[in-house]
Amino acid sequence: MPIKRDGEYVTFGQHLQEQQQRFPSASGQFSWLMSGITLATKMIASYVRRAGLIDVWGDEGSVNVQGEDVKKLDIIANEALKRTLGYRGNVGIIASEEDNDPRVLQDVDPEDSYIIMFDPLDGSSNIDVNVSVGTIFTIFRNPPEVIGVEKSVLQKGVEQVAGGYVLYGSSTVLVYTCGNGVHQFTLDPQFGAYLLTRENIKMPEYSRTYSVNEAYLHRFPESYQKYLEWSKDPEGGGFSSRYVGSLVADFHRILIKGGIFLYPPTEAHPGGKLRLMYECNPLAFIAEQAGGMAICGEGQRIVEIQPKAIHDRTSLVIGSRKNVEEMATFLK
Ligand code: AHM
Ligand code: MG
Repeated sequence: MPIKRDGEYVTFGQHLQEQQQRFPSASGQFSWLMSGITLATKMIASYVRRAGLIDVWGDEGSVNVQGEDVKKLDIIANEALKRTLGYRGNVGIIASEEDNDPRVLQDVDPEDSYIIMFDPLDGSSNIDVNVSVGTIFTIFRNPPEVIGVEKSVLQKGVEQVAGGYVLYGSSTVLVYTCGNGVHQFTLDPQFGAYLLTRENIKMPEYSRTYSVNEAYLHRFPESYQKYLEWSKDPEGGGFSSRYVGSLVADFHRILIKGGIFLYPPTEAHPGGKLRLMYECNPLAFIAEQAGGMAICGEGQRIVEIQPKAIHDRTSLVIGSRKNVEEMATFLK
């Protein structure tokens, strides 16, 4: 049920305003930017909900910069986000997992503008089979001094101003953090508004559940194989397994119920498959804010990795604090 304050539901916009009152210097620009995300994700949700009724199933016919087949809904989601955010007037640079290069928007005050990066439709190969998909986003400040687009966007995750995602699941939920806790809103289709449904989410410290594409087991480094063998051994961890194949859905379950998600290096993706900037950084920000952890295969905090290129990939171990600490002992 939605959380009420003084007998009233709390919308996402109201919540942002409350947060802003804690920072008297805040100009309101950030809330205006976030309203671009809520608008775009409501549009995407409406397409996702009608998949099968309107022509949005299947491939669009092209291959993106990641070498993946582009789905029709990937394009719709990407365009919805670029259009709504492009008109916000305070977004200096937009970078999308689907596009080769970041887009610089002109006529934006560099003193008070943001960089936004997103994976418009994560897990889109699941769309044709009615399995949950999501949108992931991260926001940075746009450095006011002119240092070039490349340098401006290649910031470490610790510099994130906000990170979040929208999961188009049994209901549509938006989860975000600005570094002041993790909060969840559920889209009420009747009101057309995101209403606060979970505040200050804390991840359970430990859970015997892992989430990994185990079909690749024999292509994982030995440390991961040993960890997984121990995890499933009834005499060892005695874990159970859950894997959706949509990162947002797998992560959301861990945020609420605890456990660990792994995407190790494989032969196909020796540096890991998931994208540092669009996928791993925002989820790592949320995980840490909720009391969890996120590291790469080398044991480094995800948010401390210095990106070298906008489409960098990384291995990912994310989830409940004690699960990640336990897994890290296998990496050593
Ligand atoms: P996408 O952004 O192109 O959809 O790819 C990312 C997805 C993640 O959602 C998911 O965790 C992973 O790829 C699944 O990969 P695999 O099919 O190798 O298990
Ligand atoms: Mg993705």
